[in-house]
Amino acid sequence: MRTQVGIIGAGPAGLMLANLLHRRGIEAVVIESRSRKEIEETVRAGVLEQMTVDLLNETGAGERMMKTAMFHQGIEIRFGGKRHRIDMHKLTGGKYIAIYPQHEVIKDLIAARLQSEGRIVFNVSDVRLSNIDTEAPVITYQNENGDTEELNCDFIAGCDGFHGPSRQSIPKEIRKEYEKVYPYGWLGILAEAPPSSPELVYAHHEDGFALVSTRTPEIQRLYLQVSPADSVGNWPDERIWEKLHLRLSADDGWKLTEGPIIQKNIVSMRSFICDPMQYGRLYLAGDAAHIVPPTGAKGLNLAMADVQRLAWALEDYYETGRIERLAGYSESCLRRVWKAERFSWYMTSLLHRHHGYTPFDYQIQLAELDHVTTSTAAAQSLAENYVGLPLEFGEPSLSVT
Ligand code: RFL
Ligand code: PHB
Repeated sequence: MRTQVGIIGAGPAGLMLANLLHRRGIEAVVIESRSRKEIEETVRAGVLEQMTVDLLNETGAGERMMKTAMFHQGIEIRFGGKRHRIDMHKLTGGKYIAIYPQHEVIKDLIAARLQSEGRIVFNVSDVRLSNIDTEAPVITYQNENGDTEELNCDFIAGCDGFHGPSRQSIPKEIRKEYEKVYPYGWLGILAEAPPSSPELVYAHHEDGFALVSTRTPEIQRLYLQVSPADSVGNWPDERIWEKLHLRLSADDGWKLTEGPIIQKNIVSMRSFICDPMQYGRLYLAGDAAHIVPPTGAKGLNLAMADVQRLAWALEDYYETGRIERLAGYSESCLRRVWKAERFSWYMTSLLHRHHGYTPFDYQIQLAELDHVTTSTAAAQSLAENYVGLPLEFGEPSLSVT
């Protein structure tokens, strides 16, 4: 089989890239190791930046989102029993975030892709990349019947997440990897209960971090800081509610709404960056190239930003033969990625309880929480990062005006 761009992975990055390329008249084939059902049911992210909302609308995949997403103009930061609202809309000149589950984004992108008669090959295995440093790279894989197939392409987009094979295809001596593993995990639950709060609540408590998010008017998404080595078996429902009540307690009578817990899982937290994000004719996008801890709600949004830039560069190549935008892909992505890494690290350090902290460190953390919730300048900085920094396509601006 032959195509212009071979895309490995049907996550948000791979599917959005396929849709963006289709709209630019560029042919692509997506290969995915899991089944359609599995990827449409995996619960992950919930917060979309306005840039991601705009992109879904631009590709014609935004209709269901516009009907059912919840659009929020602020978030709450809670500590010491007090509630503080960060008015992101006001602080950023009118920006908002949307709460719309990642698996719904996946369903919408798959539907848009299939409607445009684009190919997605599910259930592949044994994926290998070869000839990536030539003009004729090849992806070899086994299809679901066990037959070996070859995909000959002009370019490969490695959108196969943190554990996929694409990143490993960049020679070790060229790849520089930066990593930070945090001593925290998140226990995430879905509960059949109406929202406890009209906006997301990020709570710092001596006992640990807690987060109130939502999915639909009937389902809440809640998280608790736990040890990364902990297991779901140690968390019966009563213990989860007890900790959520404790960590989210507020001195104004705020109430957490409870309901049956329908799903529980624990994720560990890391920051990771691969530099460069490209080698030869291979371009990495999304979690294949970088991971952020979920506290800043940035992972899916960064994946969307990468593929927007990649589609822009590929369009220029196919229209004009110029390679400058492709050549600058990694450098221009990484500039924004590092800022999102910084923000995610900042939110993680600000909000979690770190048992290795000295009493001095802890007081500094409380002072930072106090500062960010009382200084307009500090709150504005948090807000502009949370809603998403601008995507710069031309020459980056060098000064603050
Ligand atoms: P994905 O989603 O991991 O998709 C990669 C796809 O590649 C497939 N694959 C392969 N396919 C073919 N051959 C192979 N050998 C393959 N190996 C793997 C996989 O099956 C998969 O389908 O990466 P992508 O597209 O880069 O998207 C990244 C996002 O999924 C991720 O960053 C977010 O979920 C992170 N995240 C959040 N991001 C946000 O922007 N906002 C949020 O509110 C937010 N909350 C979260 C999150 C991640 C979380 N967890 C579970 C880590 C909350 C949590 C709890
Ligand atoms: C979610 O709703 O899953 C969610 C919200 C905010 C975050 C991370 C995850 O920072």
